[in-house]
Amino acid sequence: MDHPENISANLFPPRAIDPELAEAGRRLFAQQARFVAGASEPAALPPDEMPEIAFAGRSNVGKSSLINALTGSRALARISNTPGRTRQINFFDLGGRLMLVDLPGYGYAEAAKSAIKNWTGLVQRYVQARAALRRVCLLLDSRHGIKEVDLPLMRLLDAWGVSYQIILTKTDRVGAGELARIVQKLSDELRTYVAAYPEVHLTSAVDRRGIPELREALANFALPAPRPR
Ligand SMILES: Nc1nc2c(ncn2[C@@H]2O[C@H](COP(=O)(O)OP(=O)(O)OP(=O)(O)O)[C@@H](O)[C@H]2O)c(=O)[nH]1
Ligand SMILES: [Mg+2]
Repeated sequence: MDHPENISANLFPPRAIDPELAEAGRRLFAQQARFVAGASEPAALPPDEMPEIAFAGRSNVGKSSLINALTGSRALARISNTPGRTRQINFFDLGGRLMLVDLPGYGYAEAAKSAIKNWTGLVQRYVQARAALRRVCLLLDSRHGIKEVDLPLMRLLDAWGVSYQIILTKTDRVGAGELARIVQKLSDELRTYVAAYPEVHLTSAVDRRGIPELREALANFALPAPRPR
């Protein structure tokens, strides 16, 4: 489907891009992101000093790749072919204005029971108690949409009233027709999840589809830029 130039087809439903917000997003993410901490237990979480956006989703869905694409860095968040690679909660500071949080993936079939218990405890504790958490970006593979393994987290976020945003990843792997069908179905399903934000972002870390739109959306949560002196 063709859209006028300022309407983004990387959002569903498609929406006009605000040039000012888009520029704010571009500037925010043009800053060098800095690794702050990796926490593998609740006691190791860094102090919550600025607004946070967490990236959650099944192992291998593309969380670390998306953080790298957003921040324009190749290796800030580690990327892996081995599912279950990111095992701790990693914090990345964007110019003291916004913290990006890479959560360990879930649903890795071969994970040990103790690792699953550890993940559940750590992530539950994080989403329930983190005052700075503004939004969870819940990543879903665009070929699959919502899977059984995503439901516990969605229910947890709904129960705790933590608002979350669906981000479809790897859209470069799906044809346009199939993608449109999946997105429509997903959008209908989302109505039953109370804390899910209705807009769906379509992204690819490979061809960078949807990255400017996501930067724009996330810039809304950032602390204001310091005034130039
Ligand atoms: N084609 C395609 N591949 C992608 C994309 N994003 C990530 N990948 C690939 O998917 C695999 C997993 O990516 P990661 O970013 O490590 O996934 P993750 O969600 O951080 O995984 P865990 O840390 O294990 O939870 C890697 O082989 C990536 O290269 C994308 O947009 N398109
Ligand atoms: Mg990862």
